[in-house]
Amino acid sequence: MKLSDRSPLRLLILSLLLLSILAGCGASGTAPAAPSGESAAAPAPAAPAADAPTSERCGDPSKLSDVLRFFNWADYIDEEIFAQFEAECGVKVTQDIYASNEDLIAKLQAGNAGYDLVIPSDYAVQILINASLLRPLEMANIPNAANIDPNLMGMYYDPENTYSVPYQWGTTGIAYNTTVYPEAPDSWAAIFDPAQVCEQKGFASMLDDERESIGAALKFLGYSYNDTDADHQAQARDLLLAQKECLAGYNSENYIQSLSSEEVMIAHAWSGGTAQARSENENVKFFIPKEGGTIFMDNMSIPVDAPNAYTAEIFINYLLDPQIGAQLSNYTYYFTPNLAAQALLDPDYYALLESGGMLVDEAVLARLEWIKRDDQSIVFSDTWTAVKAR
Ligand code: N2P
Repeated sequence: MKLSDRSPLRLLILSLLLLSILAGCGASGTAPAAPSGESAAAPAPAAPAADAPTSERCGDPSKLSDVLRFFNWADYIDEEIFAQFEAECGVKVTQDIYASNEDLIAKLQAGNAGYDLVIPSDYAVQILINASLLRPLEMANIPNAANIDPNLMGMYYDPENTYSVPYQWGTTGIAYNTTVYPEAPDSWAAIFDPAQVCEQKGFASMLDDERESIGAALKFLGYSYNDTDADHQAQARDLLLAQKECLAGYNSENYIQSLSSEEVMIAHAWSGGTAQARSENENVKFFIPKEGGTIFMDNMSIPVDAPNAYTAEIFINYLLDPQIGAQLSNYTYYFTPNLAAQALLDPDYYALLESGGMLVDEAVLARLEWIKRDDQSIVFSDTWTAVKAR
């Protein structure tokens, strides 16, 4: 497997796939309502330390805050980037972690969270926009948005990119350890059939994520990830309850470490996180079950009450720099929407994804579904409460 054979081809395939993604995504969904409270407060001016070094990547230094508060998914950035941004621009980035879009939405709904930058997925952007919880981006402060693949701009949940720009994208499926599964599994049955999952009793985990976990159960049962039918939800609940007996737990924040340390041998997992585990332990592989998995686009957005919106825009622009964008995906192993960064990815980036089963080809793409929300989607929270309570 010579990289020279593969790399241009992979880039081509990915570009084609991104086109298909757009076609699939742009066709559906409704235009979100404009938030009523658009008059977000002007960014609080806060002078950086007088002797802080600044580069042309720092915008107007006199408008930068000392601190930027970032609310992000686990293992979703190379923290070295924080140190670089601080050295370059004099802004200290602090990071808190959330486990799911629902946790992020709840935190922002409660108000006064104090975060400057958040990473909601596609459907969560739509929920946050409809709830007037995001602030319009000042695109003049984000010129590196020009590096983003135009096919990934203007997605259904934010058609004008008024409130969000793409961060990373990936898929959800199953991670497994080849020493326990010498024959690669191909179905959600590996983790939902009680006989199969209980063979790994205490060594299996599911994402702690209502839309992902109930959705996966629905998919195994032959339904859509987005099915809100009461009977189908009840079937998914019962399947999850039966499975729960044999799980090590629900885990969205430490499953990478559990996979690489072999405390978990099969896990409902995200593609890039599984690839991070594989970079530590080559027994870890990934597949999208034959019944289907999810595809997601995670995005950079600024909460409507962010204390330091200007600094957040400068940091978004920094993350969209070609070099920094490549550094980001070389660490996360998720796919970058940044065309200028793609050419700068490590030589082993695609090799690891290909050997680990994380690449998205046409056949895989055809069985991926976007998580969507509508007025009935609240039922997922009720089902999840019933699953978690027992
Ligand atoms: C980061 C997981 C982000 C994927 N570890 C969920 N959209």
